[in-house]
Formats: sequence, C-alpha cells, structure tokens
Amino acid sequence: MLNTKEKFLMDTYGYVIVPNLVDLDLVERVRQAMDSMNRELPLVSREDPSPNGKTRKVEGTPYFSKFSPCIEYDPKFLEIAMYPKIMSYVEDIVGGPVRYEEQECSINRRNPNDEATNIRNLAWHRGMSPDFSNYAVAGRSHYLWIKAIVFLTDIGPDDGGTSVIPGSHRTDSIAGIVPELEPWMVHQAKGKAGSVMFFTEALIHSVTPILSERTRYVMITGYVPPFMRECGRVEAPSSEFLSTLGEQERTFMTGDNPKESRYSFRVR
Ligand SMILES: O=C(O)CCC(=O)C(=O)O
Repeated sequence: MLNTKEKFLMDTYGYVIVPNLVDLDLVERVRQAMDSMNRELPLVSREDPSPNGKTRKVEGTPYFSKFSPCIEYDPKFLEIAMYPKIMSYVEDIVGGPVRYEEQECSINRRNPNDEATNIRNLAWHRGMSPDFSNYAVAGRSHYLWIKAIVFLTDIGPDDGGTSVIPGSHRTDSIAGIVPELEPWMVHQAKGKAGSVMFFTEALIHSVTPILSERTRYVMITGYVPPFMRECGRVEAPSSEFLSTLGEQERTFMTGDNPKESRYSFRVR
C-alpha cells in the first residue's frame, strides 16, 4: 500500500520512487541474466515480424542494448515482474488485480558522441492520453496503465536516470510543452539499486544520456487491469511459454482468470 507521502507524489508528479524495494540478490541475478542475453541475442529491427513473446534485441550499439519484449527469456524476468512488494504497489496504484502488459530492459553507458543534454531534444513520449489514464474511487486516484522501472544498478545524478516532466500526466499536449521546457521543469530519477520507479503511462518521460562512466541496468514492466486490450502483439506471451506456467503466473500474463471474468475488476 502506498503511504500518504507516496500517494501525494504519485498524484502530484505522476510518479514515485520507492527505495530498497527489491532484494539485492534478485537484482544481481537479473543483471547476470541480462548480460547473458546481451551476449547471445543478435540485433533485429523493431519492424521485424516476430512471433508473439519472442525476446528481441531491438537496440544494440556499444553504448545501448535494449530488449523488448524480454519476459520469456529467463525465469528471473517473470520473478521480478511478479515480485510481491512490486505487485502490492502496482495493485494499489491501479486499484485492483493487474495483468502483464509489456516488459523491456536495457543496458546503457555513456556515448562519447553525445552532445551535452538539451532537455528539449530528449525522446519525450507517453503511452496514454491523460483523459483515459485515471479514475477515482472515494476521492483516491488510480492509474490504468503503469510502469515499474527497477533500478538494477545505483543511479546517481549523471547516470542516465529516466527524465520526466512532473505533473505532465495532467497536460494534454506534448507538442505544446516540450519546446517551452526549462531545466527546473524536469526531474531525473535517482536511487540505489533495488529502488523502483512507478509512473503512469500518461506522464511524459524519456530515456536520458549518461554523463558518467557508470553502466546503467534497468528492468521495465508495464501493468494494466485485466480488461484492457493488449497494446502490442509481439508483447503477447507465446502459447509455449504459457504452457510452462502455473495458474497464478498464467493469470498474470494473460488476464484470463479461470475463477472470474476479466471484467470483474473491482466487482467484488
Ligand atoms: O530507460 C528509460 O530511462 C526510459 C524508458 C522509457 O522511455 C519507457 O519505458 O518508455
């Protein structure tokens, strides 16, 4: 459950960072699995027609490796997506049971060709319009599509923490706000390994260049209520993968609960 301060931050800024949430042993194991994946997988184009669920390396430069989707690659990736302390935050923010929507992870380091960061030129985006992204129950806001970014390494001020425009989960225009951005209007995520940043997909956010010599590892999982339609086909799990899972994991991956309908969200 979010405490009063965390609810305030989530509602005001559109994100909250919770320190020390994930056990460092799991953090280390996930990082190792990412290193193996980085060694083993060839780079493919995002446009490549991939079968459902197949793990793809969609970025692969000496400075940036990104895998999307990745959950089927190693059991530790599902373990971290369903990590009980993360699930408890996610269900409290979304306001009921959730299903998996997507998972991607990245390893990045300083690109010596990067110019000094101009915040107006970052790759600002969001996944959902503010109009559809939230609802309220008894005065409490809930957010329909959220992401959890698990910090798998310590992220200090120069270490490429995700940039966000705090409060932008309430504005309807990226194009209207980005050309007017000033440094004080942007927050950059920081925290120790094991911290988790939760944010609504209506929040305008961006990957951020690294200025230090540190390598950043993050695991990003998206969560939605079961009734929401899957966003992308390649993120949908493969039937082979689903056949290896127990009931609880399968329900999480698909939203199909053998005991209740997808539409019973909050009908209890
Ligand atoms: O890697 C990051 O810091 C940001 C990731 C991102 O832009 C996203 O999840 O949409």
